[in-house]
Amino acid sequence: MGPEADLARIAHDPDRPEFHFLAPHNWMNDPNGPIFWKGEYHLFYQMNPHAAVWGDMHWGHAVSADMVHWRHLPIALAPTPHGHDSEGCFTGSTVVSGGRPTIIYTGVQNAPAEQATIRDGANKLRETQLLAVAEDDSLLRWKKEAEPVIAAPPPGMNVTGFRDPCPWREAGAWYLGIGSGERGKGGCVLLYRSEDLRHWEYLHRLAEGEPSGRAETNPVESGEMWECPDVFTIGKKHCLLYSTEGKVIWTTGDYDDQAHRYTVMRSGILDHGSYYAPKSFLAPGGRRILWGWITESRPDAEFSRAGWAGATSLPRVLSIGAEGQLEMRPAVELETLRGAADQISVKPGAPFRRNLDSLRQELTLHIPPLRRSAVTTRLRMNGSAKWELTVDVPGNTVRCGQIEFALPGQPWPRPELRIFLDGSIVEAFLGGREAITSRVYGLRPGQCELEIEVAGDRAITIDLWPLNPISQDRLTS
Ligand code: DQQ
Repeated sequence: MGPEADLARIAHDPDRPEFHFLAPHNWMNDPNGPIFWKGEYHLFYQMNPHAAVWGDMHWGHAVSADMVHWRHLPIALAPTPHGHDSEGCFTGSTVVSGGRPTIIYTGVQNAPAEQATIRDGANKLRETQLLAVAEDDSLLRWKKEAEPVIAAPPPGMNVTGFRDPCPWREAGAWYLGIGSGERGKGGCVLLYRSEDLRHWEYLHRLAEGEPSGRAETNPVESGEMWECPDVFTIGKKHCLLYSTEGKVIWTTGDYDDQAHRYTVMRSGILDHGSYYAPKSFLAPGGRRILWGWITESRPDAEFSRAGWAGATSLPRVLSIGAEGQLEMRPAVELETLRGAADQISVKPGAPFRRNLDSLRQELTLHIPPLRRSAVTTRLRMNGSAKWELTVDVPGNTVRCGQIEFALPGQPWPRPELRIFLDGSIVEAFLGGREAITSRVYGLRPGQCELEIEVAGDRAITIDLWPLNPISQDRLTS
């Protein structure tokens, strides 16, 4: 199907979200190199311009004044035939160096087995770290440097992968984390230092996991390869995120700025659902904002047929609690999408039911501290539940389909459950601490019923808002 027919069909696909950021069509995955530059938010992302399946990675590009409404821009990075990124421009970051935004990313090219850093059963690829410098202030034109700035992993290491560079500035120098790992040892983040972003000295492992004891052909599946490290500070506190085994792990810890060693003190799962490879940036005013890739949970053939796959999570503002727990909340800018508010009270034994005439909804369920209740929120189609989330305070558990985890410890920074429904995405935030992103295909406006049930001794107050779409045609721009 040609791109125009594809776009016309996508514009009427009720599964397609209407206020999350998506590629105009085809496949998207990791958010890349977010940056606030000259008064605008730029978001780059992994995308395949030719099909709605992973492959031939390019950097898509969009710009926004508010992190909510977007304008698509031309592709920022494309593979260079016969170059170090001939097989794909993988994930990376954007920094400002010498007054110019500069992308550092991983290029992949076919290579003989002894040079390959990706040997996952399907591919033999060599990964190197590459630079591209912005040639204009709209970040439309990028000049790639021909040779890698890091051409090979540290000598003597037989890595499971070598990608997704994450740089930061510290005491007048550049530092860089690269996702990696070793078979039988576990995933790790390799630490490098540079004066100029071009000449890098390898220091040591910044952080490392444990051997998983499992041998998978693809080391990401056994936790022996950590992807997409993200290293940053919030105030004086240090944080490292990484992705492996289909999950994103958050850690907070102690960083020794003399020895450049990081010790994990607390850790957890950043999102219990369909969420991977997030990337953060510093917004004006000091907020640390995180974008993540919302993955598909339906079979490849189905999303390929739909003509689009993947979405970007809502912007999440990160903070770190007194005891080192990662906290997050949806950015306040999202409130500009709200329509007329409605407030209801749901009593035990008297479920609330509403037919949804649109699949763009926000709900906040107020769950006061230590209230002994269990609250279930459900989406039904033709009488049967398609999605269900239970916050069971007396049972100390949260359940969502097959997913179950312990209720976050009280007091919660936000005593509420916030739920965003957008087409086939449900993004939920509990207590300001836990997140669960679900994919729910086949919901239809006018036929989808919202049901909220309370067990316990007291009623619960709920705020509801219909949300406006960010574009008229589901194509985001
Ligand atoms: N996706 C990119 C890699 C990264 C992976 C390739 C994580 O750079 O490790 O599309 O989803």
